[in-house]
Amino acid sequence: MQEVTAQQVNSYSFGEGGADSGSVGAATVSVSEVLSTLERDGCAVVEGVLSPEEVVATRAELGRILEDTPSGRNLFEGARTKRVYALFRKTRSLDTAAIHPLVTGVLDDVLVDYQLSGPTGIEIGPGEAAQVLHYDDAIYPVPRPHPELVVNTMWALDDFTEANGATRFIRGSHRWVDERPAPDAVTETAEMAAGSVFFYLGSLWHGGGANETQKPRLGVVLEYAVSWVRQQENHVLAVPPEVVRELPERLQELLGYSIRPPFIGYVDGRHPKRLLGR
Ligand SMILES: O=C(O)CCC(=O)C(=O)O
Repeated sequence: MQEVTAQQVNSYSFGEGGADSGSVGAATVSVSEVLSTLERDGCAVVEGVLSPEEVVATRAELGRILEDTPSGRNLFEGARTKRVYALFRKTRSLDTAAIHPLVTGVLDDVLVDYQLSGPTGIEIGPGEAAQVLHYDDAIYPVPRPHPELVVNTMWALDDFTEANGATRFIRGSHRWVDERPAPDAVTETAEMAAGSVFFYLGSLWHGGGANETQKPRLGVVLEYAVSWVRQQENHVLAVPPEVVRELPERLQELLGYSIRPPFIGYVDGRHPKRLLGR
């Protein structure tokens, strides 16, 4: 991973270096810059989080997995989109990303106590239509407005462009209560270079874009949720204990081997880490 201090943060008039952009170009990124952009816009891009070498290695690894991955089963998953679930069983290439200090710094503030929820590789294929706009914490029956339940990070492994299906979103929609996007809603696009990360709140309306190019668009969503809701994917079943045993301790915790105080998540009355021999 590159140094956190060597990054840029964008928000969405940023490309032009607009006055409201917070920090554009070669500005140094801090957790608090990302937090204030997230609070204002519901999302933020940080460029250069992965080095070019890490992008190449992770793409190659996911490429191998995608060879055996079927296309989506419904409109939401996308008939021309492949999704890699059970990510932390299938690859070690995202272990460091999942516990990157910039990410955990943001999560510590927004979610406080959290876990990985639905980490997924997403390859939007040529000809895919735009995904329906949605917000990720809609899966939890908690009326809006509410404290943030979910934070998503989309890691670009290709350059994300409007043409190839970069995530589209409605800036500021994290503040909506009953409002819904009109069928012709104007969206903005998280265009970013490979190696960048798009942070977005679980309350932000967004969706995958249409891919009008001849090449797939590969990204990985590392999604986190507060630790008192059920994880979207059941990692304790998806990632075998013998795999989890070899992972960094923080990642083990994020996969579910942790206790939300005072005692949510115990196994037979004891801390789940004991199952890993800790
Ligand atoms: O692939 C993307 O850009 C976003 C996908 C998404 O929002 C989802 O599948 O929930």
